[in-house]
Amino acid sequence: MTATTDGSAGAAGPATATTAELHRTTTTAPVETDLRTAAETAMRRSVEHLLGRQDAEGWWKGDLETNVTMDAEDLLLRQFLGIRDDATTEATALFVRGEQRDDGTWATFHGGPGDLSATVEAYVALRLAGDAPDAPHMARAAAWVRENGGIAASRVFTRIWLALFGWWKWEDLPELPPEMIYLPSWFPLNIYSFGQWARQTIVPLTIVSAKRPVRPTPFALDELHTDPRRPLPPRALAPANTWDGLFQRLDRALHGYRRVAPRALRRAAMNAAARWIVERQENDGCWGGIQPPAVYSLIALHLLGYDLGHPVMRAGLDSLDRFAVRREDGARMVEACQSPVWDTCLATIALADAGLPPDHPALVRAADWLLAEQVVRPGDWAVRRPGLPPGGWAFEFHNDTYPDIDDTAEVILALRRVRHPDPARVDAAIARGARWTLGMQCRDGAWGAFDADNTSHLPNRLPFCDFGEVIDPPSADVTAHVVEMLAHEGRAHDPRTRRGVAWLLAEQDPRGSWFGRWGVNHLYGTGSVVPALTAAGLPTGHPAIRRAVAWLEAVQNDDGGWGEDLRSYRDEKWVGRGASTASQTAWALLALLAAGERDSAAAARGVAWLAGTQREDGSWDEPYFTGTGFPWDFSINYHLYRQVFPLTALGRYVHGEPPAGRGH
Ligand code: R04
Repeated sequence: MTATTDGSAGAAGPATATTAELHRTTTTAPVETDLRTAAETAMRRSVEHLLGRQDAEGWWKGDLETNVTMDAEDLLLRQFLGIRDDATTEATALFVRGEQRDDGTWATFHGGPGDLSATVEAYVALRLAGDAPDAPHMARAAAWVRENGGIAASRVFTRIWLALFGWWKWEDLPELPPEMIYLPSWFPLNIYSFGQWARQTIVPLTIVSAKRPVRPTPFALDELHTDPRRPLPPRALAPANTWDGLFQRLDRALHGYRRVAPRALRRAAMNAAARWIVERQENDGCWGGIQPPAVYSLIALHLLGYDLGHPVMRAGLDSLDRFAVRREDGARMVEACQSPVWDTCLATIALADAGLPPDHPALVRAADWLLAEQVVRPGDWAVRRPGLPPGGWAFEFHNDTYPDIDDTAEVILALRRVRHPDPARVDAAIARGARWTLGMQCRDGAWGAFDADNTSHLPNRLPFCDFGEVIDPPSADVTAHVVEMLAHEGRAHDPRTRRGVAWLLAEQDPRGSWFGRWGVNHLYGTGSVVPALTAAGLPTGHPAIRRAVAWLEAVQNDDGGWGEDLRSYRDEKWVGRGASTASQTAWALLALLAAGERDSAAAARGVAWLAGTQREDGSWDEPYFTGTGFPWDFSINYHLYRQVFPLTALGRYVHGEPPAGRGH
């Protein structure tokens, strides 16, 4: 390893005076010196570890761990297409069995409660793999499913998968007609009213649910129904003057329409939907870089006559193979998505914060790779922002249709930390990225993740949409990253930045924190917003900053770390509370350091926690999921979060805040 971390390079040294606060918990000045030494040691080891994990092409990518529905659906897709093989089945089953808990259930995050839909899907996958229903682990799972309402109580996606094999009646699923593809983008509930992930999932599913295919399977699933003779308990109709009642009636009307829909119109709509899908297949064969749309697109196209040898199908199936991660024991885990751009910009920032020289070869390689990843053509975002020149970055290797604002902001922040041999090229790329980001500002002054003004709540009302988020409104975490980027680009006083700042201030929770849309949860929001506000020029004494600091101090764990359980998305009492984790401790520290609290007792205890829990090899353990796909419904364990965020926090503790912007 040739890391040349210069621990003392060009940074503000540590404050030498110990505060009264620190004296209360520690005792003498040497303890502070010890802490600084410990922080530097931990930082250096972490740098070595991270440098050792960079790909030769310049990127980083940690495993993106989600839950067993990905694996189960991968097997069900193969079963549906008639390409399920024994080796894949057994390796998947090995993984799925290993994730089951003692009560027979599967959760959607580490330590979480049993999840009905995940348990149903995992159970079905294991039955496909040949596990007998009377095997103890299977019987336990089935009993739990029955006790919790059976298949009828599972989410729509789960019941669609079951309908494909005759285990659920298509008639008993919400309708979504393919004719929807014809609704213009100004019409309520057109496909662009949905967030990009829901849009890409729904368009193929309109084809699938219009075709209502059923592939027979060698076994029944009676054991997953509360009463196999009456699988669908009658549901009360809500009053017609409520949203629920209105949309229930709309769904009934659509079931009626299905029977009278003109055949030619339906055929044309399905073909239009198929064209829409094929146009969005990426160069690597995937759709949007995420597994669910890819899986449903393959099924839909197959139903319209694309055989398995068709180039579109071949490329799509090959791309799914690349989502599989092999574990040491041979188990096969499917990633929902891959995070190279996100991991690479965060790693670049972390290494720069740790004092790696800006022209270090690892950073230049990362910048070169990032520069080549910039998206230079319009995507779905152009529906709401026609005429805006492209220039964003996506999260994944291949996702040119859906660059996102979060990645774009962080990539720009990362590129600014590198001394690249061709600075004019970097400047031009950043200028395009910043212009695109500014153009994507929502009308309320804040930013969503993938689209501008994707804020209509109507999609949430559809009976079809009973899982996860289906719209992409602005969030505090994305808006904060943009504000931080704009401030570093010397645009802190731009009226558009000021509107973002005002939105963030108005969005602060009464407890002093900010909600975390894409990370768990208020620790992520607060760890994103405070550094953005101070970068934008808010004094550290501003009441909003003081309230955030007080909140962080109040929720710090006795062990000195911070943690926030995923239950915080459901239950207020978990907000800011949970077992300490490396990434969440780092987020709290980033906020405290930006707030000028470097010499506080809270920061010292947090840094001590990070240094004290680091492993020999410079990494941290983090079984807890601290990433958010959809609050509560879909959680992510980004395996590199435990590495990049602690390194950034330690680096800023040792060297101070990153250099202020370019001052246009
Ligand atoms: C961390 C911030 C960057 N950016 C969010 C990107 C997250 C990448 O990971 C995922 C994105 C996903 N989208 N949609 C899904 C998804 C999963 C990811 C998805 C999941 C389940 C179903 C349908 C879609 F892991 Br069902 C965008 C802001």
